[in-house]
Parts: sequence; structure tokens; C-alpha cells
Amino acid sequence: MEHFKGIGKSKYEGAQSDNPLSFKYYNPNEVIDGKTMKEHLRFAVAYWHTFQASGIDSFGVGTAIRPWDNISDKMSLAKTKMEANFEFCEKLQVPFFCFHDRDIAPEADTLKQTNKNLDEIAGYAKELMKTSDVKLLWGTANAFGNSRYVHGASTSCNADVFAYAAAQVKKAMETTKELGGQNYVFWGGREGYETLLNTNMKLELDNLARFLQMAVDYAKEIGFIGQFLIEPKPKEPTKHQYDFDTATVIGFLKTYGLDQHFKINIEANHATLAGHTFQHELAVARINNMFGSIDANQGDMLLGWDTDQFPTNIYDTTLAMYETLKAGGFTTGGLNFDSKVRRGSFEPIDLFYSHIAGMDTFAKGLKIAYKIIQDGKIDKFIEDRYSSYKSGIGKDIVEGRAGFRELEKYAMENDKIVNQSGRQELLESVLNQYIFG
Ligand code: XUL
Ligand code: CO
Repeated sequence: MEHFKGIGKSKYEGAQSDNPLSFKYYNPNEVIDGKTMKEHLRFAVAYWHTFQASGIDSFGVGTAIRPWDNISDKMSLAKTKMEANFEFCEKLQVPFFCFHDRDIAPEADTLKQTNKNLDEIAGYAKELMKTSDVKLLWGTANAFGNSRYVHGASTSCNADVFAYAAAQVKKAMETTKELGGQNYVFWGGREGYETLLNTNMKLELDNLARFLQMAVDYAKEIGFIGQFLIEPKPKEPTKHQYDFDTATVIGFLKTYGLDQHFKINIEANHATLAGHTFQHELAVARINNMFGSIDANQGDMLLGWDTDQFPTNIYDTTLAMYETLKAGGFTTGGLNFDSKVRRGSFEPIDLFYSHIAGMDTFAKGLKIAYKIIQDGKIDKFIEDRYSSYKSGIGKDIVEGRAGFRELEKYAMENDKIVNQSGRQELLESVLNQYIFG
């Protein structure tokens, strides 16, 4: 049964097309540097926004009109949405989707029944996969929505909650494996704190590490070979989220000896909430060999929360693809649209327009980023800027031949320092030249 009636398959028609349902820049089969755009970009639909979000906010009810609005039985509704998910991805030529356990199947009164519901819907998804090319990029557990997680999940003060979260993540990992998920994501949810007046931070962090180690052990036990990813976020819902940003997460993983088991899933809006650019977060992951995947969206710089808007800023997508290419491209990761339509964009067709906008902006960003790297002007500028480390005293520093005594002797003889301009504005206009085309 067709759920999005009257909406056909989106195709590449080029930049001059005025068909709003066509791609202007995303040409899935176009080859760039030996890989198709489809292989480079690995787009995914986020189930929680596209099939669960209603447009509700703290001032008003949901506004979204959806084809499944009059289905009241929870399991029938879950099945209908799963069918709609495959139809949606196919119509948009999106090769992947991502979910939380509780997005795809409703929670019941007991954990046992909840798991049964999940098995039934996952089984249905597996059935639908047989006749579809759409795959699972990653799964995760919603260990933050239910009131039991009021004090966190693996960082809760209540050991019963830790146990419940472990059972939930165990099941979510099994479900992800069953559906061929290429990654499993840990997003901190409520793993953080509000005040140290009631918090044992050391125990909470130790427990978070214990929990992740248990997940690593269990993945090995069941033969789940997907990549584990951690998604940093600095605030919301708690004031101090433990997975603040990429650098904090890497430090945490190294402290507990877990770094070889994880990579980072970077979300644009989380980067800006942390006071970083999207590019900064990607670069930190890249230089530490921890680049994994991307939650593609954008925030609103005038608002201080996670607005999860569709990415339409060409500067951001260009620099994100620049970092992605420099990292060697995606392996198991991809571009998951962790983005939701605005409350005012309430019609089903807005779900299509929004994804097309995001896909086109990333496709164009990929092409521009590739050109920047091919031309090599920016790389050359950076290389020249550090040329003092290629010979003489600079070479001695990086090759470990100089200590404070040698450097003092050198500085005594070379104390008339000459610096060169960083040329930021020139480089910004070079970037503009690439973007404007
Ligand atoms: C929350 C967020 C999550 C994760 C998955 O801000 O980004 O949806 O991506 O749990
Ligand atoms: Co996210």
C-alpha cells in the first residue's frame, strides 16, 4: 500500500529544474574521485524525526498531518510507519535509515512485552528489507525518554536503572545486528548532572565506562561487527552532559582504555551548542582517527537550543565534506538527517522538500570540497605557513633533537622575530570563489 500518495520518485534534474521534488545537485550515480555521490554521501533518514515528530512544542500541540493519523492501534501504527519509512527512503533514493528502539515499536507495561513488540516490528522491517535496497545505518536505544531515566541511565544513582538500561541496550544491539545495522550509536541522553550537591561525578563516570565496556564485551559475544559510535552533545537535557564534545569524549575513552572500540558521530547542532563550529568537531575527530559518522542538521545561531533544522547552509556542508574527504570518506558511517521540519511545515510533502534541500546542499558541498582539495591552494597555504618546521631549528623541534637548553641558545642568537600574515580574509574570499563557482 502506498502511504505518500501522489508523490513520485525524486530524480536528478539539474540546477535549472523548477520541479521542487527533483534533485538540483544530488546526482546519485555521478562519479567523483572514483566513487558515486551515493557512495560518498551515504544519506540516512532519522526515524524519530520523520516518523515520530508531531510538531509539538511547549506552547502548543502537534501540527503535523500524516497519512497514518487515524490509526489508533499501536502495533498497527508501528507497522504502517515502518512501511512508510521504506517507501519514503525509496522515493527519495535515500539508502539508509536510523532508529531508536522506542521509535519503531511501542513500549509496553513490562520489559518482556516491550521486547516482544520490538521483535515483532523488527521482524516486519526485516521482511520489508527483502524487497528493498534500503538498509540500516545505525540503531540506538532511547534510554532517556521514560521517567525511570529521570537521573540518567548508566549514570543514574539507582543501580536498578543501570541494570534496566543494560537490558535495553542489549536488546537494541541485538535488534541492530538482526537488521544488519552498520553501526550502533551511544548518545548520552540524560548522562550528565544538574548539581554537584547531589552528585558523585567520579562514580557516575566510572559507571558510564563500565557500561560501555559491557557493551563492547557483549558485541564480541554475539558477533556484532558494526562500529560503535559516541555522539557528543554539551547540554540539553542536563546542564552538564558528560559527552560534552569530541575532545572530551576522546579523553574519556582514553582514560578508561576504551578508545579502540569507538568512533565519533558528530552532529552539527551539537557542535555549535558546545561553542564549536561543525568543522572543528569533525577535524578533532579526524586528526585523532576517530571520525565515524555525521548527524546532519543545523542550529539557529540566535537560539541556544538544539533546533535540529535541515542543513541548507552551503558553507557548513562544504567544510563538513572537506573534513570528510580528508578523513578518507565514510566507511561504515554516513550522513543521517537528524533534522526535523519546522512546526509550520506540517504537510507530508514538507518531509520530502526538507530532505531534498539537505541532500542537495550536501551534494553541492561535496563537489566544492573535492575541488578545493584538488586545487590544493588552501593546503599549500597551510603547508607554507608551517614551513619553519621543515628545516633548521623547527626540524630539530619536531624531530626531538632540541630541548630547552638548545632552544635558549638558539633564541639568544635569533631574537629579532619576523612573523607573516595569516591572510584570513584572503582565504575566506578564496573559499567564496569556490562556493560561488
Ligand atoms: C539528540 C540526538 C539524538 C541522537 C540519537 O539531540 O541527536 O537523536 O542522535 O539518540
Ligand atoms: Co543526533
